[in-house]
Amino acid sequence: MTRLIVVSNRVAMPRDRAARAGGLAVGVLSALKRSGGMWFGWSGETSESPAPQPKVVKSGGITYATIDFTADEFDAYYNGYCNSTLWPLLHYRLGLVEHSRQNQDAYMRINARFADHLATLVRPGDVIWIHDYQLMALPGELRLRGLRNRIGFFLHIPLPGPEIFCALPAHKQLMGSLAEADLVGFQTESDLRAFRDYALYEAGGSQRPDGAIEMFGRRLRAGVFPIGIDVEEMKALAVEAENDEEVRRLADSISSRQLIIGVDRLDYSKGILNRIDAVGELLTTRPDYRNRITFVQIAAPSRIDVARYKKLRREIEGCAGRVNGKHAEIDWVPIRYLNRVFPRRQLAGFYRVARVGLVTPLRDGMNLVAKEYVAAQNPSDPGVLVLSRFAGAARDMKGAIIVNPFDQVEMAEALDQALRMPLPERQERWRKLMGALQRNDLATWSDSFLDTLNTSERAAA
Ligand code: GDG
Repeated sequence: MTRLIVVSNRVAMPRDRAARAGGLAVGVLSALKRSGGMWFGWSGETSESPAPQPKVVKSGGITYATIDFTADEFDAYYNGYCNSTLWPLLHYRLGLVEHSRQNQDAYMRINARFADHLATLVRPGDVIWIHDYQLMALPGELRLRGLRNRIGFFLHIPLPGPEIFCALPAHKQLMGSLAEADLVGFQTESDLRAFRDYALYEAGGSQRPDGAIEMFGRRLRAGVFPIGIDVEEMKALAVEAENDEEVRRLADSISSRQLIIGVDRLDYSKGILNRIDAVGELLTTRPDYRNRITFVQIAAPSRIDVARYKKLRREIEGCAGRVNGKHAEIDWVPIRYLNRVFPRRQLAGFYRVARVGLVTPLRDGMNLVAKEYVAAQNPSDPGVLVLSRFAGAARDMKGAIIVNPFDQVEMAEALDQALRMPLPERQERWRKLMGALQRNDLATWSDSFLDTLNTSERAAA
């Protein structure tokens, strides 16, 4: 059996996994476990003199190989290029993009360093699966070092069309690097279309009748592989969590009110401000909901050294404070805002207690919270998912109430519809949603990506 090497910016080591929030860690573990492979990436540590060799640890049948960065490198590559340039750009937020040549150089250097280390670990026949926007320059760097292994690249976040992507000064370098992969995977058709449009209209490439894309003198496959979740795990966690102390505290404190829940990394792509405003709109236009609903927003701290994220945190505090100040009563507040990380099991329990899951990103590659919320419901009394049309998840979650997160009035109406929805309709929608989750779960995602990679034709154009 061929060995799988997963490469991602951050390696979630077994010991700190429970405490970390993030979609990727949840996504790749099962694939690695099944193939007894290696996970390579950054350790999560900075040091003034990083070791010249990766640190290698084996645990539970998986080999973890990690490297450190210096604090300055981390700042320029991760806080700078990854999260102040690429993240806003790929989420269609040109106005938030900050760009500097120094940060771009740091990104290219770190990607080259990943390639240097990987080249010493890779054996012929290994299959390499690279994850996400932090490592877009890596396929090209690996080929420069003579590696001929199969390389797959999966982008977890959206890809905008060339009209936006080409604002990035290094667009050609990054797309040229992706073209060196054998398979490039995306969350949705829209992301794939953006990639194809780049190949056809920007790079002067072409698409072959079998769907393969040719650009920059290379031929590669590109496809849609929407990520799913481990449905059974989430179901089991949610049932178990019914006895959890914190979950009980939440349920008791809600008493006969209806709970609306939002769970996100604290990130401007998630639409948390719009969501809080929508709750305010609901209470303004339908005051009979006063004292009858509670909105719990969990916002896990994320990228706390990036200026825009600090600003967002203050904005959310201001916004939640305003809505509470306006609508609270002496014995009730509409919004409970929690700026911290909860254990996964408790989250599962919170989802189950909530009548409405409010997932309203302004743009999101997929959004696993939407899927987790559905999987955690009690089949005999399920809650309702209100979901942004701009989450990749909206494509195959037709049982949700789909909203435009830029339209407060529509969101308030959707909340009203969800809160009033009769049990038979809730059950019917939930069954539809669960069916879709089960048909396309986490194992389906990694299996179909890896099967396609393993059978892709390997030839330069
Ligand atoms: C990227 C893409 C894509 C959140 N708060 C806590 C916590 N979480 C967990 C959730 C969920 C994960 O973090 C977040 O995943 P999302 O998919 O919602 O979003 P991103 O982190 O932005 O992930 C996204 C994903 O990659 C996978 O491809 O879906 O579009 O942006 O699992 O449950 N986990 C814990 N405590 C928290 O407080 N334990």
